[in-house]
Amino acid sequence: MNLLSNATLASIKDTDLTPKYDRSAHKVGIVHLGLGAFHKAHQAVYTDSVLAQTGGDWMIAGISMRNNQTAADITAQDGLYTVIEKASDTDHARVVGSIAQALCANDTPDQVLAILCDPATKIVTTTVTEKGYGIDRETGEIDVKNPVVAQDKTRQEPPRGVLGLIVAALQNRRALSLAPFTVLCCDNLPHNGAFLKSGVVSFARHVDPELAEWISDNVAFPSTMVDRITPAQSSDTLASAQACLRLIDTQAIETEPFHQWIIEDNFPAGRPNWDLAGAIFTDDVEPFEMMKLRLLNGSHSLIAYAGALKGHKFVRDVMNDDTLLRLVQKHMTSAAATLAPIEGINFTQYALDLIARFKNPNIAHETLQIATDGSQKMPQRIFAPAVEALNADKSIAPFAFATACWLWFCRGGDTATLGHPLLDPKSDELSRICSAETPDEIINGLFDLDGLLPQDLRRSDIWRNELRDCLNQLFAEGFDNLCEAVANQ
Ligand code: CS2
Repeated sequence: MNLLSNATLASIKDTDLTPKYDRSAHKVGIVHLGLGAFHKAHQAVYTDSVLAQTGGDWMIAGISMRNNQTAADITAQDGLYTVIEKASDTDHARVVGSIAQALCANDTPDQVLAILCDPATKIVTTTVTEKGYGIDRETGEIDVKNPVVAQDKTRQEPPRGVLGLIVAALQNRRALSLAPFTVLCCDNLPHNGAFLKSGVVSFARHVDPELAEWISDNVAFPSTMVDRITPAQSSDTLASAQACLRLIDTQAIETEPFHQWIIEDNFPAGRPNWDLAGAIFTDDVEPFEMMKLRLLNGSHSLIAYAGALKGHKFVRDVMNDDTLLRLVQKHMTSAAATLAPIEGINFTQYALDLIARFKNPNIAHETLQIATDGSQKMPQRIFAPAVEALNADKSIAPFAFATACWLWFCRGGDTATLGHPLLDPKSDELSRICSAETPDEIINGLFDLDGLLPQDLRRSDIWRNELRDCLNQLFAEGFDNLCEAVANQ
């Protein structure tokens, strides 16, 4: 069987499946850093739809930061890949054509820099995960402990990390009197535009303070909320794509039908009309971002830790566990109570829709996939709403419970033998803290962990007591009993 590529595209007889525009007629206008499944299921799909409707020079150069296999494999397919949307009753496939080329930043940083410096590049989008930026979350400054940032900061070799590449490209563009590109952070971080801006400006300050000031005054970093549940590719994904195309597609991905993109409309260098594909441009992304981080992602983290502790492989399995379902519902109610209202959005309905999405029987989203990098996710998903609930005298119990689930997961469960490695940049500290012999030792360890827990929670006896109660019960009776007790409260 042949590989999906420009040469074999015409062999696909069902034209509903293939891109509805001449890919060679459009130039690259977007460089995307972080060429993973989420980008391929989200921004690349929106861009593909817009290219089909209105054309424009908005093709994407996809940059894999470290994995040269990804770049090579997608290059072998001329950037083409299948997206399989899996609803609870039907599948819908389509070949996406918006990725024009792919490179690996680690292997060919000079080529990546050249594309970033091309006058045709108007937007740089990023999905490198929370930890991938090398920005200190507390201070917004560069994290010099991050090896890529530390290396790029020496400027002895071409930059390979997000901050180094963006700063070097902006420096060149400024020197050549080229307009800067807009930088659009598409990771699940609060105030993601301001967050990335602060890291880029901080890096630039180490290069040239005047450049830092110029970036601060002239480069737009809009905020955005992105949403689409996208599990890691599996052998089933590849088999479905092959059955559908009658071609091999090593780059196929599967995702849910739902997608949402709320974007702050601040693109001085121009932008695709992503609204034609359903994106919403607005002046204020924050309320949407909070809703998604706390309701969807917060529940996801709870589902991941509680589900893994109970031996559930997929999110959908957790949703079929009556006790855990009730805990998730309780969590959503408390998280919704911390949100500012959004006109036109009913949080109860949003939560119901989330439950339906999580229940999708055709989405195989592994709890262990979501469970990674808890130290990077818990602050915005669980601790921030806990602070707001605490300060408003609302219930913090669900947030303490979710935190206890995370800590127990880091410990390895009731018998400390969950049997899989803890994937987290702070895994050593977390394993050490969570293997302590008493709840108070665990809590003290957590409270002492650099920059993780907000001051308001560290200072609060209510929070400490709530967390201690959960941990006491875990030590005494184990995870299942705690779940039953909390679900029945
Ligand atoms: C998940 C997200 O892995 C995780 O931490 O919570 O990737 C989630 O699936 C997406 O944000 C959905 O839009």
